[in-house]
Amino acid sequence: MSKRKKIVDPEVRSNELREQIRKHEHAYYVLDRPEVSDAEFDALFLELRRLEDEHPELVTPDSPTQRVGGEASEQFAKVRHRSPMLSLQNAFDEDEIRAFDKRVRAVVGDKVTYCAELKIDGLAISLTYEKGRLKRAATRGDGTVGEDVTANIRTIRSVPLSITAVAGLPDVFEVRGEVYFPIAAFEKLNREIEAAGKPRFVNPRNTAAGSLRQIDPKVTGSRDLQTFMYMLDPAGPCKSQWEVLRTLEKMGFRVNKHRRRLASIDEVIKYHAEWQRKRHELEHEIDGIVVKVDKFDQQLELGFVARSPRWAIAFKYTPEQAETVVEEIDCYVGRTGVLTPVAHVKPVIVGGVTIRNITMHNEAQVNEKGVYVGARVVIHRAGDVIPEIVSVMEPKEGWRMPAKCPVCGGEVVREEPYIAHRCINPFCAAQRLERLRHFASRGALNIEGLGYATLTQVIEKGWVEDPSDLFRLSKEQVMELEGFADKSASNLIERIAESKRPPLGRLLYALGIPQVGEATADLLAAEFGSIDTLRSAAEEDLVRTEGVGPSMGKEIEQYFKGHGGELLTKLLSAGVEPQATEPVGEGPFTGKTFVFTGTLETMSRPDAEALVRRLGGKAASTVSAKTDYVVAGPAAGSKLEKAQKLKVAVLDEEQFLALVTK
Ligand code: 3BD
Repeated sequence: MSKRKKIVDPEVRSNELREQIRKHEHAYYVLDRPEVSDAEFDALFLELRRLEDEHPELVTPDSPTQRVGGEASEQFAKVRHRSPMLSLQNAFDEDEIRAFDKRVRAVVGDKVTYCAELKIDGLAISLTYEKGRLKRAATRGDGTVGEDVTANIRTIRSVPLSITAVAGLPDVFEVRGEVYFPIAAFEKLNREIEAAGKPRFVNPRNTAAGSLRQIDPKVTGSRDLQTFMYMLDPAGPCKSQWEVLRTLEKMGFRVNKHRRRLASIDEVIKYHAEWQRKRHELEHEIDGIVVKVDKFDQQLELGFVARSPRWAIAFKYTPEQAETVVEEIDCYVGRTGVLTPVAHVKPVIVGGVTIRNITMHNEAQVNEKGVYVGARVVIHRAGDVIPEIVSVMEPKEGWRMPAKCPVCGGEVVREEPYIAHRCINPFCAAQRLERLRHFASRGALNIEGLGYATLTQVIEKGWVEDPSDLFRLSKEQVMELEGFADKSASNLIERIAESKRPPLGRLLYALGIPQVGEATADLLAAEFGSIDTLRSAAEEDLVRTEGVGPSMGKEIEQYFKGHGGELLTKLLSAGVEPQATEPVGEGPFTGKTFVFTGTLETMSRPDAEALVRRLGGKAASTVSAKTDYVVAGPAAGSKLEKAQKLKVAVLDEEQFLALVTK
């Protein structure tokens, strides 16, 4: 065999490289299934670029090297769409979607199937191909005239610059779809923006729009935009929307894979509900689903009203973000005197509920976000998530906590190193009310019917100062309160009496000892067995308990030496009899410590913790090296992170239940 160096024709080689790179771009950006490493890809790209540099005559307009090539244009030229880009009718609830189905059936009869697609929250675009090459990309504009954004769209790697011929398609055809900003890329961009000291982008949709309208395509190219296409015009050989999507996919476009062909409106409603639930699992935002009559001959029969096809409808989700104005910022005073800033906003509906108040953590957070009275803000609320301010239009610092408690006028101090400001008057009416409310709450003595309204009245009447006074209330007194009659007053008195024999752990939690939450209270109860041994325990004894460190140990000791001890004496003399906690059972969990985090689906957290104890284990509230298992439900936060850091075994609820039933 001759060892002669193989001579490669640059034209042949550059064509070969272009073909390979195109294939890899498609695998990576369209199919999300890379076939080679980034390094191998980069090597091919570099080789092609060198070849093209040496032989400029070989450069083709659809070469992968030419994505960022076009000149920066000062203005976007207006372009008239070949046929107008349509609008969609909207449905916001089940009745409206059923009405749509009825209208459809009235025209085409009962043999109808729907093509259901996710409604991507992006920007509609139109791509025109001529003889297989991308000729022009335009925004939707008003539907008739859009803007020429070809140079910018070319930088999006899931958009094919050229396409192999499809039988039945003319030389010129159009593909329409959506450009969007993937959430992860959006978050990354915002982290970079924040690091550079600039204000965050508000949401992925606006940022996608902004990125497409960049004068310099290099900026667009750096933004990791993505696409999903859903329309082909003319539709060539396709006879249905379903076939169009399949054909677009074969042509090399990125098409959303969650599309479904559904035979009834009930299934459409189910699909809508399913994706409402799962929308946060997606790498992009959706604002609903789009329902289309699948068969083109039926679409033709249905026709249009104005610019909206009668054969399609958007079945929307309620928005999870909205813009509003801060009208006032005041403070809420909690059980321990901590002042929490609350922004009162012009009411808006977000995530399906009306939002009026938004709680912030502390003064520092208000200023980090730049919130002030009069600020235009974007608020966010998803599912059962607490609403929060995500961004402020023109952020400004300078909001200050009041120097006096807004409730009692007492002094407000910030005790270093804590960030929080506190009202230090122990007789503050707000603190008293919150302490009483805490005492009666679910995880504490669980006195049903003893809410803020009732507590406020008994405090105002001067009948109740601390929790022990609750047990001295008479039925006659309760009947004097607003909202009570004979029967309801008896009920409340009975409930208060019933709460007199709480499990020790619950009483401990009810006392509101600083830092002691439900799980720690139960562990203390199990460790000490009776209130008498516990109240006289010193820090050294207390720290033997799982989850109790020196700082908490000191707090507990001090609590019982001070006001807490007095309160406890009063409670005991009012007839409260804490019940010793069942000693930790022997069982499969003996010697094992569990920490629960996030929400559980099949049981409450206290029930899960009780179950662990019955089986011999311990339930703690903080993750430490002593923790054996962390059981994490959805929305688990820092505890899960800590577990991962400490390499503690993490179970989901199902795995936990499997251990229990073993
Ligand atoms: C999507 C129209 C039809 C071709 C009219 C049926 C209104 C934005 O994922 N199908 C989709 C999506 C949008 C669509 C159609 N299918 N129209 C669709 C759509 N899967 N987002 N839209 N559009 C696109 C719009 N955009 C801005 C202002 C007013 N209307």
